[in-house]
Amino acid sequence: MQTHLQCGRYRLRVDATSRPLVMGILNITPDSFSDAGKYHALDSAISYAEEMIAAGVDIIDIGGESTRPGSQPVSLMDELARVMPLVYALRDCGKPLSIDTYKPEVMREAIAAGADMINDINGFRAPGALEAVAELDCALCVMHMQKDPQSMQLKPEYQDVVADVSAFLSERIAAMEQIGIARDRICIDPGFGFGKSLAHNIALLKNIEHLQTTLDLPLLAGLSRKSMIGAILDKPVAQRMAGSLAGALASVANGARIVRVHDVAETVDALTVWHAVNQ
Ligand code: 9MG
Repeated sequence: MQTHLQCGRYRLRVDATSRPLVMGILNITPDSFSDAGKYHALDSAISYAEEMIAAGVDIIDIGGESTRPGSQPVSLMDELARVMPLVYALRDCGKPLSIDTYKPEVMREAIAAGADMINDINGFRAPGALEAVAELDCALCVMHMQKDPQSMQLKPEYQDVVADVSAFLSERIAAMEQIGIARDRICIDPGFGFGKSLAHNIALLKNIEHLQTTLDLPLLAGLSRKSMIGAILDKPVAQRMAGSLAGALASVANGARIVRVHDVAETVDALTVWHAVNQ
């Protein structure tokens, strides 16, 4: 597998010689900084990013649209209005900025303004998405999702979840290569919780090594505070941190090289210890 992910201005190590990377979640949706009120939400988001940096975050993932099951899409204008001020404010923070979006227009504007990575839960399937990123200087996270956030958890069905997700990712990687995207810009993601039952998620978690070796690209795992952690523990979102840390450790033990998390400081500590004993 490749040793590095070419991430815009940054070249990130993704092999086993370094600690798995921690991608910190920075959502700027109306509910994320609601305590701060509309005019202080940006300041609060910037302070939160600074806390993540102090805690050792490797990539900051900025999202302007909620992707939780049942969530509704936002307009292009609203998404740009939420995301772009953060890109301008954080582009010189010393860490790569990832943009969680499936809209080609947001991809173009954010990368032109200084972001380094596009994280697309839709696997770059929107018309024009692949063409947009092909000509940009940025890393790409291609994720599997069955259906869309409005309907994905209604009745997820697979013949064989590991084979189906692998086939989907393989087809997307081929489409990316076909349009001229270099492999060292790509990481893959099975999309935990995106159109999957608990059994599907566990099968994928157990088969991370298989997915990664078959597709031969670094794998990103996002389990943080998700309903699969809640279902295993029977706990609400506010009580899922320890379970999320266990999920992050399980995913890196099975081969994931990047984890997408809310609790950056705790995850960095956990992965630093894990790496020290697994080098
Ligand atoms: C935006 N988003 C929410 N969950 C995610 C996950 O598991 N992976 C990626 N790449 N993005 C996610």
